[in-house]
Amino acid sequence: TLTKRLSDYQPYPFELEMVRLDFRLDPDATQVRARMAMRPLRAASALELDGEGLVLRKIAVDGRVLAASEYTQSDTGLVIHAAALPAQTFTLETEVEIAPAANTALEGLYMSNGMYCTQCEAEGFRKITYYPDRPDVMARFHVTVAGDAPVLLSNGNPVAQETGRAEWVDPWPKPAYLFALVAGDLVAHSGSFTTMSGREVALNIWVRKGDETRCAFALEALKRSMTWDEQVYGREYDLDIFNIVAVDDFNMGAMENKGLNIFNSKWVLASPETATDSDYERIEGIIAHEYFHNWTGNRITCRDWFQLCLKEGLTVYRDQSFTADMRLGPVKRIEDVSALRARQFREDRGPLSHPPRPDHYKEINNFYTATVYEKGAEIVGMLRQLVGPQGYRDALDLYFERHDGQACTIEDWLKVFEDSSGRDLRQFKHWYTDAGTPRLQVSDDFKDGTYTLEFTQKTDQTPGQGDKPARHIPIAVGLLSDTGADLIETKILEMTEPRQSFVFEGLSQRPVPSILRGFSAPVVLEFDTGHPPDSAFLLAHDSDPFNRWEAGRRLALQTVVAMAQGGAADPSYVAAIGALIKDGAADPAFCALCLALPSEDQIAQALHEAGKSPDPVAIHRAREALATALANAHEDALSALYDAMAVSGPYRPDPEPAGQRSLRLAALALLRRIDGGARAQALFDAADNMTESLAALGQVVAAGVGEAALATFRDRWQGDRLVMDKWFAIQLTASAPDQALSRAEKLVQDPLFDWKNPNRFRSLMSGFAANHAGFHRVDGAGYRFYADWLLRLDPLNPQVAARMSTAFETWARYDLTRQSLMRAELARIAQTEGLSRDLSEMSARMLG
Ligand code: BAL
Ligand code: ZN
Repeated sequence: TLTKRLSDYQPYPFELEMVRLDFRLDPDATQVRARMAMRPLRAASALELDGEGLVLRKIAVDGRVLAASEYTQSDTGLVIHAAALPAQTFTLETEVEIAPAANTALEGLYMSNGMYCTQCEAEGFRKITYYPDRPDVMARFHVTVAGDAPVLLSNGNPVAQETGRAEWVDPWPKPAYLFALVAGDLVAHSGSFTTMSGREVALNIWVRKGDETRCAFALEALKRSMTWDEQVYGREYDLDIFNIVAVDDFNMGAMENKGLNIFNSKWVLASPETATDSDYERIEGIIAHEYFHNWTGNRITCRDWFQLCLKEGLTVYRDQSFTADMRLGPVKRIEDVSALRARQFREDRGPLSHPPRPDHYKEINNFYTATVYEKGAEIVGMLRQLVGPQGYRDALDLYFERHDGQACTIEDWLKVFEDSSGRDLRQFKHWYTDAGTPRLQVSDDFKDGTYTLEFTQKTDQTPGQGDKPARHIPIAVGLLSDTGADLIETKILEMTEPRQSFVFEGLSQRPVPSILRGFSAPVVLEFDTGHPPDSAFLLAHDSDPFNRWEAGRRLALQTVVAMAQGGAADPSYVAAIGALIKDGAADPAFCALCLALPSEDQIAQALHEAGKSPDPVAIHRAREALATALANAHEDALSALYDAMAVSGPYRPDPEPAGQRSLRLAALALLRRIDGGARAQALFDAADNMTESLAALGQVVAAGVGEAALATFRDRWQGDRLVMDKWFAIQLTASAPDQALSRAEKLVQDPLFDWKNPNRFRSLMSGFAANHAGFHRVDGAGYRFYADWLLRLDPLNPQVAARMSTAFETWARYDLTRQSLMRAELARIAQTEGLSRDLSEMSARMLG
């Protein structure tokens, strides 16, 4: 397959002024008629259109049907020879036929539970009609939809609605990937929003009948997002109507199509009985994310797909800031950094490591990654630290003013910051172009009132990138006295050299450093062994909540890593957790995060980074033993906390009660190690909300006494797809490692295992892969089972199969036996005949 390269970029030689699309919907034979006003920008250019799986019925230029000799068709598109084209603006007309009911890849126009819907990003539009399917070709769309569904939706504003026919005009030029169409028997949960300039916007969340009672939270989250973007970024919505549709079969989380966001129903529908606290938080964040794309993605889009992080990194940064404002800021930061380490650091340490702006790919769907999204967001956060809050707002104002209506690059984005702040960001740009997580080593020295911090940075080689230049790293530092008081205000040190010292003068005592406050840069911080920080002291005293949590995490990792190699639990860690539990009630959500032990995958990563080969069984035992030691040491305090954190009154998903529940459930998880699951069983029997019900279910399964609860849960929820997804996942993540595979093998026989539904497939398979020691069974049976299912899914839905193949990205961490077993599965995948481009690229990259 062809590799696409950033360096090969060429502008499209035509301007597409306007496109009219007419759909005549039919599950097996939908007719799509397209009329495009094309203006040649360069003389005598052939006209290239993308198109896949289309049956061409007609092609005409200015009303003249083309002869077969005037164009060339292939599997990937159609080229109209230059000689067939007028020199001035002309109208190109095509008619094609497609079969949405046969579309299992869920890209382009497809059907889900009898409703029509689309997914066009990144390159799905070419499965709908012949078109220049590239983000730098922007056009105004006028769409007519004819079909027998009661609700017919597309982008923009409705201009005509009658039975069986609707017409939509989108006044804002957009690339094809933002096109959307939905048709079905839907009902709306509606509201309205008045924008800052006083315009009234109709808001609708469209769902299948029966689901309209579960939309209220999402609608309110949408209004909060609209207000926040006005207040914080000065951005107002720009159409008369904003529609969201919930779809059960969806490859991604959600999609920001102009004026018609399409969501995986998992990230819209919420009720206390069916959604957890973390679902509520995610729903709010994803609603915000897709809404924020209206300006960062839609009004200003990407020139090409190499620039994906231009819109995704920025929009993730915006949704993270929004959630931090709506909820508990420091808690949100800790959650985001935990997710970054679990997904992006893991990716960066393996064969799939790539720059936030890649410079080549075979299949762009494979680059919707934690690096593009979450590391992309970290880069925006670093820019904001370098120029300050006002400098950031000035830069964003200039970005919107200068680039509205354009398709842009990372260079355009950085130039805006350079022009508005006067700073030189050439070195900073390496964050976008270079792969790998820098390791930052720090040592310190104190003499005659002067304290010196010396940093060394190094970024390891990554696939295709050897030695890397030094990065421009903002390092937020605080200095604490021996009583824990801040000696200075947090200072941002700007590191630009491979090795660099920073001096603090006039100190009367050797300070305790608090380095990388707020996780000011996505790096791995390593301490020189001479003077490691006093983590227990920082856990008790640091005024920076992130670094307080980080100190606890460092202690937990150190002790569990030692235990996985035969050591015992560190008494100072156990004591520090005791102190934390005692005043845990003061800040429940934060305390809950401190009580959560690092995941087995994170422990494996830490061992690997320390040059050891991780033993999954030993890791599982060590983590259980540490949790048991904490529970034994603090049983009374944990038990009291468990009782004290019970929330009374009706369920509310707000941060305060959610924080209490999270602490209560963290205590429950520790106590489960010594009470045999008794408290969890009682909670499962009594819970009136999904947060507690699901957590309790996980704990009884982990305690080995969950069969009855699993059966009860299944009976109660078998008619609810979203809740049953949770049922499939939790019993695999929670079960004992030696039972995970047999459970998974049984679950794939369950009549409710509808494996063609991406949510269901992901629940079961990701649940299994998240059972670290179960997946990494030394006999390789876990790997084989997983690879078998990827190969089964690939012909139907390559995008999801490829995305899920990343379960194998960590092969190089493990012992030679596991390495060769994992590589053998990857090789078996790679050699499969007819493998998709998606999975073929992924398996080849992982094999290296
Ligand atoms: N653009 C794909 C889904 C999202 O990032 O919003
Ligand atoms: Zn996005």
